[in-house]
Amino acid sequence: LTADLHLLNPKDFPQLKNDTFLRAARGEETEHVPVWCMRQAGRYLPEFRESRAGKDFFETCQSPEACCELTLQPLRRFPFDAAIIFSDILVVPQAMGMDVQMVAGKGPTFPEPLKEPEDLQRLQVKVDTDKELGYVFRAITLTRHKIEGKVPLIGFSGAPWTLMSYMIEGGGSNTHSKAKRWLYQHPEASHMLLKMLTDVIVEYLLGQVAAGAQALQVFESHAGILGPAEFKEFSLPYLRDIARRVKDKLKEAGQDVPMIVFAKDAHYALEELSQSNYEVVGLDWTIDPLSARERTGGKVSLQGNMDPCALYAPKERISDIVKKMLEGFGTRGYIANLGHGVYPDMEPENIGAFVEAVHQHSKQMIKQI
Ligand code: 1CP
Repeated sequence: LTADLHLLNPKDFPQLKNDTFLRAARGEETEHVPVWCMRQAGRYLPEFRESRAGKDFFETCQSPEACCELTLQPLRRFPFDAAIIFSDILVVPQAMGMDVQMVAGKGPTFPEPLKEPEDLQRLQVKVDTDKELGYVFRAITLTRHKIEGKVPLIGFSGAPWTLMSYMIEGGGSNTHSKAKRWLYQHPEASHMLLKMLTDVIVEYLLGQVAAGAQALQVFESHAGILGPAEFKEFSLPYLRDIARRVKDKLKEAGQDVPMIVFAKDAHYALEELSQSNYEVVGLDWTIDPLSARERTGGKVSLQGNMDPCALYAPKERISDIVKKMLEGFGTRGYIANLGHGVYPDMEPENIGAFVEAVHQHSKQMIKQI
């Protein structure tokens, strides 16, 4: 790569050939409904498993070349309308000074999670994102060059509450009761931590756009563990603050990228989410398309929401499920996706059938309008 330093320069990117995803995000007309999958770069692909074999997960995240290759792999197989940069949401707690390891068979693990409010003193308050997360920015820039304008590249971050819950739980959890204990016992320290995370996330997302990200998704994967009241207090204000601050800063620079909020299992907050400065609201599979449209009042584009497990069905059935989903959402202001990520044991062929069904059915529906 040293011979190709211009590939790390976020300028003179190849021209975008397929802007369907960006137009749908803004509610504009398209010839077909765009589609991508959360975790489209993942262990369900044999080439992904081969690239990742024997390598440490976060070392892979720190290699721009590896991230670029893993991001491009699914695009070689399927005509997705967007790519998402290969990385992980837990690089943000790492940048704030926490140790995070990916333990095989267990998932992400923090050897020293936050236990009490005093532990916040261990965290870096002012994070130099160029220094600590520059490897993500370089991965984005390299990928923008190597993707050759095929489709837009999405950058992302975890949302404050989801990151807070990992930092306190020390890894995945069913109840998230250690993190939720903070909300009830230490509300002030909780807000302090959420605010610290918000500040880093804003800088991190802006850095991704400067590096070449053409859209941003914020993952509030642990929204469902909160109820409506706790969501309103500990998640929503920070989600809104992130989008407002990122957009204000981009505007100053004469830039603008669509932003997607994916608050998993937060259907109770759909009205609020549709009024949160995001162009797109991502949906999990527990809400039906029609009521999602009604509750978001046509103000935002929607993304989702096929049950990932529908990918276990035979291809004809996948096609029928996709058709119903498209009829529910309509073809305007809609980005097809799963309601969560692809699982490692899924058939690559069925992901292909999903993408094809979205394109075929939506083209026909749009022709008939
Ligand atoms: O070795 C491996 O490949 C491990 C599997 C894996 C992968 C492929 C992990 C571990 N992270 C990733 C990549 C990843 N993570 C992407 C890449 C781009 C793509 O989607 O193709 C993205 C967007 C993420 C984001 C992420 N990481 C989220 C938010 C999305 C979601 O799933 O809700 C979350 C919660 C994580 C944490 C995480 N990272 C990995 C695992 C197994 C987990 C979940 C752990 C748990 O809570 O139990």
